[in-house]
Amino acid sequence: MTEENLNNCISEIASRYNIDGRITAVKKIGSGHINDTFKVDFASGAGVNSYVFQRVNDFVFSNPEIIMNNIKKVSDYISEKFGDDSPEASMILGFENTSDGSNYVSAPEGFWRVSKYIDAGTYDMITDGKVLYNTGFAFGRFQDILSGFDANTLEETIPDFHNTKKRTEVFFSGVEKDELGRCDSCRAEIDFFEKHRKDFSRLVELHECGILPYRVTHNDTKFNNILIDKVTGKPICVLDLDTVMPGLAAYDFGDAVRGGTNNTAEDETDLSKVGINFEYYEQFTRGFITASKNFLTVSEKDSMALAAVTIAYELASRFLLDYITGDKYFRISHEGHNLERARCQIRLCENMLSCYDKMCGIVDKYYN
Ligand code: GN1
Ligand code: MG
Repeated sequence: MTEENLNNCISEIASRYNIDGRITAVKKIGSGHINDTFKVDFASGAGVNSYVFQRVNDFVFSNPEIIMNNIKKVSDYISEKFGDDSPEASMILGFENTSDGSNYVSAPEGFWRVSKYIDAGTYDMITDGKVLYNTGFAFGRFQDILSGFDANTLEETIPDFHNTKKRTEVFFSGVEKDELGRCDSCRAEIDFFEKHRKDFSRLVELHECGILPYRVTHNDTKFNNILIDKVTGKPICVLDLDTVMPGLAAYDFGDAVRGGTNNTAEDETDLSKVGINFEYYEQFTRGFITASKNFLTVSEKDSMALAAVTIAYELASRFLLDYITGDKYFRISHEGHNLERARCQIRLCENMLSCYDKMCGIVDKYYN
């Protein structure tokens, strides 16, 4: 989209809201792979007010209304239980209402939502132990405050999102079709999935046989989905609630561990750098388990480290499948980016398999 088109589009969406002033700047922000996020400044006699405008990716979310309904249900529950002005209520980023009282706009320009801009940090990687602990605590606390909410009243915004068993089947059917002829360029990676084809269905099976319950989970706990106070290092609120839906408690732990306690970036090409950093892992785990152990069963606790390995495997398969099928899902910055991401997650998965017992031991230490 050209700059002029983008500005016109943002003006059109802004006209649905009662926001004072005229637009003076539009800046793309955030590092998510799915939605498009902009900081928009409005100048009026009272000064400059900034908002975040976000366009939801309707290729990924075919029915974004479901997302907004889930978010509303969850926020209403928290407000009723803890109060509108409680610290619990402020943990979730709220959306502005349009002049018609809706928390989103669905228009020819796409599906948009708007929130107040908060001047805080978002970090793809966190290296400060205290902040890692706080981040773990925030994701654990998010589940804790929702532990009394009936997860079955939420709809799945992406069905079978963390159903690794189904995702493995979808992966192999994409490989079989190989519509773009890309499989020859990633045989070694495909072999990895062949080798482990049956190994990562355990969490799904433990849920199916009633051992692991569904809870309200975030399902996308990358560290950049938490706003952090730049001065105190304390989390301000949890962002990106698009995948808040029924899930296993361990998915949130696992996804955060794979994304945030790796020594390096998610798309690192120097694979010798990839691996769990146990200093980060221990701080994050201490925070997450401290905040969630009130409601976590022993079986859930025992599934935490397995979820980290499983989500790395699952995401590796998603990145590789997206590469094989033409990079339609995850935004890429260059040709082959999804293949690089897949390689990095494969290496991380192998690394976690090699230190699995140590990972479990650290979870035990803070649960007991
Ligand atoms: C996507 O939206 P974003 O960039 O925070 C993806 C996650 C992946 C992540 C990998 C809805 O998250 O599942 O773990 O990329 N979100 C969706 O970086 O598919
Ligand atoms: Mg997301």
